[in-house]
Amino acid sequence: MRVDVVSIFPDYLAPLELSLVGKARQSGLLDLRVHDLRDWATDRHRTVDDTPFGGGAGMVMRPDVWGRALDDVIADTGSDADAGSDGEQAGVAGDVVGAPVRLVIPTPSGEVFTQRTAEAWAQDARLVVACGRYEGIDARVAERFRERGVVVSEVSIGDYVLNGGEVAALVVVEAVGRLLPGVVGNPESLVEESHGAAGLLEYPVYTKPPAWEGHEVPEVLLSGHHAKIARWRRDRALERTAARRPDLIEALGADALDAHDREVLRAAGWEPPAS
Ligand code: JF5
Repeated sequence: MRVDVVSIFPDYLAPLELSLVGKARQSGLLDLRVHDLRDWATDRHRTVDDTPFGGGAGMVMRPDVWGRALDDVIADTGSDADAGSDGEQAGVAGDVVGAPVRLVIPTPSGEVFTQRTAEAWAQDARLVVACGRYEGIDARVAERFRERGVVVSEVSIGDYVLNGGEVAALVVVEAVGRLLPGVVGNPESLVEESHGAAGLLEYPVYTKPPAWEGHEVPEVLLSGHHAKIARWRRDRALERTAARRPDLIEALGADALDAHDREVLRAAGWEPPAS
């Protein structure tokens, strides 16, 4: 997969060199390129923003600067000529010549980015992430690229406001990058993630020592009784989800809970909402 990130603070994307995403890059599965939006400004001060039509606080990012930047980045089909000298294995990231592009615009006004979104986007050949600052990017940018056949995804990583899209871009690239085939050291952990108690929070986990500062690991986990362990883990996952994310219980399919599950939820004080 090829990922381009465009930002006025390209240095904020440096963490992508590290850790899991860094591994994906080094192994050549992820061809990641970071661009400075100001390279497409035309005035002496490299201006990228201006005052909002209709009035109001703050500044809006100019569509002309973004238009030139995204036209160039999207048109670059990425022969490794300008990929930088960071040891990419040519070709492993996939051939992106003529590949469809998804333009990702992080914004608190977007649709919510979830694990389902990450799974879908991990199948894409190319993502271009446009990091806005100030009050956001002129709305005509999304409009113009959509009209030219680019799939534009305006996404929120949660209900809070950041100073710019850079941190959201880090979140998106890490969430998608770790799902690329061959990236995670232990593929079992990804299988368990998607097949384990679907739609519930994870159960609590423990390791050695079995007793620590007067806190003991639950006996059943030391028993070797696999069926009992599975039941215990599901019960704890149900309790945790009911307490912390009751919305996830509501969202479970009609046949996701059996009579035992319902009894665990009832004992945890969860009640079905009055419809
Ligand atoms: C941004 C205008 C973009 O604040 C965010 C954000 C919050 N959840 N998801 C993304 O993005 C930065 C701020 C203001 C456009």
